[in-house]
Amino acid sequence: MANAKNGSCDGALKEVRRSDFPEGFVFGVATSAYQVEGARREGGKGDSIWDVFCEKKENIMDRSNGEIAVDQYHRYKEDVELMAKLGFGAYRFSISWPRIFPDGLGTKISAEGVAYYNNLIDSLLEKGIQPYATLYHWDLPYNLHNSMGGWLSEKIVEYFALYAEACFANFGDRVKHWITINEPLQTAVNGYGVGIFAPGVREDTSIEPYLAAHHQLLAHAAAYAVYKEKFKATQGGDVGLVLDCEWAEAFSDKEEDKIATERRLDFQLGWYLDPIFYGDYPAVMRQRLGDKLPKLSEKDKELLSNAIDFVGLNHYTSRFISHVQKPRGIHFYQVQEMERIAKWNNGEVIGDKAASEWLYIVPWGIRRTLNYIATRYRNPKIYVTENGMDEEDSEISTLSEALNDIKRVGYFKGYIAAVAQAIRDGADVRGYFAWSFLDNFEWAQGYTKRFGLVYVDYKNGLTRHPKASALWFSRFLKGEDDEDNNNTEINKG
Ligand code: PNW
Repeated sequence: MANAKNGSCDGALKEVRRSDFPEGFVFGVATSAYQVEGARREGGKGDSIWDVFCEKKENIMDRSNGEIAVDQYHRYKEDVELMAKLGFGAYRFSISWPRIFPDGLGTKISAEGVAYYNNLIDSLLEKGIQPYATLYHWDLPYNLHNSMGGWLSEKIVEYFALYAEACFANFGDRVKHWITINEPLQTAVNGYGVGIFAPGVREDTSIEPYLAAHHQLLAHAAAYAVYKEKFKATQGGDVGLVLDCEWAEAFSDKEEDKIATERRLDFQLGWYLDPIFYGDYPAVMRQRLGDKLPKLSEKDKELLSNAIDFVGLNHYTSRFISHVQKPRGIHFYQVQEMERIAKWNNGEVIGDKAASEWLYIVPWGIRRTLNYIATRYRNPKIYVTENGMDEEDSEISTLSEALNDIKRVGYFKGYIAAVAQAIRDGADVRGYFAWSFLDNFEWAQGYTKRFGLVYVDYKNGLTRHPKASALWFSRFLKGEDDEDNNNTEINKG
């Protein structure tokens, strides 16, 4: 029987310090274009699938959208200054594909779109902050969806490669860390299966998620190849892929639970990493999906082979896994024959809950995930590209209450200490990005959830206010003791 103690790690560090991390280890904050930029119709930007998905009000919990979001398009300078004041060394942002190629086809590039990211990148570098750019964080040009079926079409691979090339050519003299695609699993499963994310396709849910994943994988490989052939020698950067993984811990010692746990990890990470590191989809996926899982041709395999300079990991939470015969949910979940357990009979829970229904606080899970990637995939360079927790907007009544996010401080202390332990265990982790720099548009949950280190006052001109967690980070980054709580300079502005 699972037991929360099961998962606790030995030798927990008392209080994590920056000096627990190797020299050169990068600490940054992350966001994505649709969640923060706003400026839907400015700078010649075309619509993305999220612009259109949000027009159907019932798709978003509070019937909101990212038309204005937190207006980073106009406030990037202020945001970059605040990041610098807090002491962050890197910013992971995403480039909006339809801001660069309004119709996605790549025949006309938007000079204004290019100028916006040039300005953002230059502001970061002026402040000594390294840009980490994601090419695709879910905002596909709507035209590519509407005219050819988006990620369901093979043609998208070519269009993505054109777009990636334009970004490398325009920004690669300054951007040395590229992420091709953010969480292909979420797009595949929630975009083309469950339907809660754009484009909200729910047609052939036993086929299309695997196809959407397949084309994202090939698009990643195509972009990787373009970089390697045309830019790597002169620009010298690294290109990675970001995957989301909820840690899976066997619920019991029963063989079937252990196997279900392995399967759960293969259906998250193996789906994307096995083709890159081992030349094909995991055997268990082939067994269970048969012809529903697309085949990788010899040419695909060659392109995919070792096509990654680092693995980006988005990690938030963990579950115990048990084998069950007929689980609920779409095909993707049914074929996995497992149940994700956060709470069990005797009232025990895997961890304290954050606001999002899926997010339980389980710091030891990140150590295990990092060690799993290290052992399973030949100890690659890893960046934790997202990690964080949210609180419920409706539960916040005053600004001072909002800023006093002690639960988040505890979350970061626990998870960052566990990352330090994974490094001591031997995982090659090079950096860590907190999600998110600012409160922002949390996809289908709209503005009802707040993931930010910095509070955004939606009722008061979108003003920014660092929360206690931002100030904790700042002291941590400067190597100051947690106790000397005298860093109020930042809030005074
Ligand atoms: C990530 N889940 O997505 C995204 O990359 C971010 O844009 C997002 O804001 C952040 O996590 C917080 O949600 C996920 O349900 C969304 O397991 C949902 C899940 C995982 C990742």
